[in-house]
Amino acid sequence: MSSVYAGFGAVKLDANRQAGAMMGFVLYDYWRSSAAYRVRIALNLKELIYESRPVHLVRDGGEQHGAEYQAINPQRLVPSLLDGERVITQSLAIMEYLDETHPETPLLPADARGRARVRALAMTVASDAHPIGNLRVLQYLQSQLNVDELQRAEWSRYWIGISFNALEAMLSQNAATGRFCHGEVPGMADACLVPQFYNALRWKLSLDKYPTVKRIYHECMTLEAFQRAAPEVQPDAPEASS
Ligand SMILES: N[C@@H](CCC(=O)N[C@@H](CS)C(=O)NCC(=O)O)C(=O)O
Repeated sequence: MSSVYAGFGAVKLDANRQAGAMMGFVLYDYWRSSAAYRVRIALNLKELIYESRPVHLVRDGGEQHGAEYQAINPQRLVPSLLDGERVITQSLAIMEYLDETHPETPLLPADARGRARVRALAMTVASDAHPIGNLRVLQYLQSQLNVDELQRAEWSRYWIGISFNALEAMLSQNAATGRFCHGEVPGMADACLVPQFYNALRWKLSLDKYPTVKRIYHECMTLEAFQRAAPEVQPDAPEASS
């Protein structure tokens, strides 16, 4: 059920990264979870080795609701990161934790103003947009409010569109935007943007209105760290999706 990501090929791990690997990161993961996708990107950007432990969010009513996983994360959401004995939940908190404990290849800028901007971009996705389209929300719409499949897809597109309207303005109207969301290196905001873009593609949102968001997504996807984090190449992804 689990697999170890050690596929760095010719990349030689330095002492800091070897320490991270030896401390034993375990990521409770699901191939299609965009919150877990953010953390996979962050781990890959920092070249930290981790063991992926998939939690199937749909099968048998969802493994996240089982007692075993609830003991790890009472919120019954993925991701959760185990760092040795410690459990860390919430993708943004996990990324900040990784940044503080493994500062090489920072996910946040060095200056306070830059950090505030990157966090604002990340939270536009992670705090405001993503929760509305989460699995449990869509399941509630279906089972309790009888919202049909087409309407649920419309719901998802609508709320992703709202967040992309904001992201497009925040990115296109700010000189700090570069090749990536903030400057010339990818970071936490990119780790949130890319999975949300994947969701937009999944729900067939028209992306013409978001040229900057689209450009940054494609920039990110030229990088191995993002490619290796993509849902369709995860060990628990169904065959048909790869
Ligand atoms: N704010 C949380 C969100 C986590 C979250 O919503 N995860 C989703 C997958 S993307 C999940 O586990 N959903 C399970 C469910 O809805 O039952 C984070 O950033 O980690």
